[in-house]
Amino acid sequence: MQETVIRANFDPATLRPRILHIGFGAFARAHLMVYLQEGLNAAGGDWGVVACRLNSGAEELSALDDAGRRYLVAEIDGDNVTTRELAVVVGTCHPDRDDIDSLLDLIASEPLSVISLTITEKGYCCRNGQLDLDHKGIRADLENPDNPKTAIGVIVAGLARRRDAGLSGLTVLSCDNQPDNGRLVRAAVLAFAHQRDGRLADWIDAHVTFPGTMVDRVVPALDDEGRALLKKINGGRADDNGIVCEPFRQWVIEDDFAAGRPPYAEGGAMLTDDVRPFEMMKLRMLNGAHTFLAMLGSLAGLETVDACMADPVFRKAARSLMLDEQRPTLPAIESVDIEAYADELIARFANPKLKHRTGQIAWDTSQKLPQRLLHSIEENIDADRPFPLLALAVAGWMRFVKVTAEKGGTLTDPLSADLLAIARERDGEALVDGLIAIGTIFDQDLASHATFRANIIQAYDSIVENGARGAVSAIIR
Ligand code: CS2
Repeated sequence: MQETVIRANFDPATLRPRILHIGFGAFARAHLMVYLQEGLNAAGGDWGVVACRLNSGAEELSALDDAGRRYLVAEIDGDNVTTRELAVVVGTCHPDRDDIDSLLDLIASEPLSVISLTITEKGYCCRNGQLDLDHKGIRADLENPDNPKTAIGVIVAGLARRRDAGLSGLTVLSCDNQPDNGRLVRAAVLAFAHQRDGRLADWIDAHVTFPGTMVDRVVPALDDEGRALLKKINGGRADDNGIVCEPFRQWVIEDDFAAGRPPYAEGGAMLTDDVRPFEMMKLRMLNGAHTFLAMLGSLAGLETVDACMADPVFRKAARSLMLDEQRPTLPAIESVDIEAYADELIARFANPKLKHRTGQIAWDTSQKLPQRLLHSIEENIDADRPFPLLALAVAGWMRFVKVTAEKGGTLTDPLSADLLAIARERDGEALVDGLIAIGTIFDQDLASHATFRANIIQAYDSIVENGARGAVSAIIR
């Protein structure tokens, strides 16, 4: 195993706080920051990052400060490890630790040009593509706009200060797995601003851009094995800020920057006018298959994605889900051979060193179903195409909720309490009906479609009867 560490070739002291990254977790460390570091290596510049978190994680940011804001990213595949020491972070910020004004003042500071986001699906506080004005966090932020807790509230409060300071606009760059993520965050920010002050919304509309993006890299939560690897690479010293991930990375960004563009393209990102075909392909093929494996794999006792790929039934099913049920719903992209893309995904999933846990991918599934599975089901129904594996994935989620309720457990999901309450009382057809009635997850036109309902009930019954693996196997036979 080769263990060299590639260091930055720029002087970190020359970087300025020009990017605020909200949601500085494992994914951001291993994806956006690597692109920036590679871009600075290639093209230079003064683009430094202030790493911010809004909820948990203040201690992690302090630990990063203590380590001089350097950390390792180890890309692992078979026996090959490529490690970079990242040096792009110039500061950290957490409202609980530093008070909210330092964060809002940062947004209203002259050098700041980009606010990038990895706040997960639920961080947008949206419902059916619009800001959810009934959301607890949004209601609280609207009542108390100078002390916001949600990312949307923080962005609007910061932009209000920026406008009042007479500064120019900036770019808000959403990097979460949502369809049309740029348009979504724009809608949420403008709707929130409107509630506060129509003129503020107009200023944001005129001065702030919201490019869409497609992001891709598998970055499992750091486990003991990963910690041991990082320690070894780091000459025997632990690197608690470091991360282990796969070698693959991809970033497609709509080229619409309001105040200069960080050297992301120089770092390997692709700039485009229309990111949506890429976004749809990745969300449905990769993330859709992930959610399928997370649900059915967990139920079958398979704890990691590579363990699923080692089982011929699950491997074949994942490929069939991608090519037979998702591909027909996707617009063609000239530069992409979709079959080769599917094969590459299967090979990435099979990486035996990653230990990407099905239980981790299962987090927040209620927030992931529409864009990963339900939109394609809808399109397949409209086109009269069968969708047995997509149905099984949705039914697998229902079974996963039921089994968790039976065990007296909880789900890592913002809707956990509601879902478990339904699952404690019901099973079979009644459970399916109870869950598809939840309007924040299921479009009610789809929920009331007889074909949809019948397919989900049939898939659920098959899981109960045959077990998860048996149900999958019955389809791909
Ligand atoms: C995964 C993603 O946890 C999940 O829901 O599907 O985090 C996935 O690993 C990334 O999107 C890969 O780019």
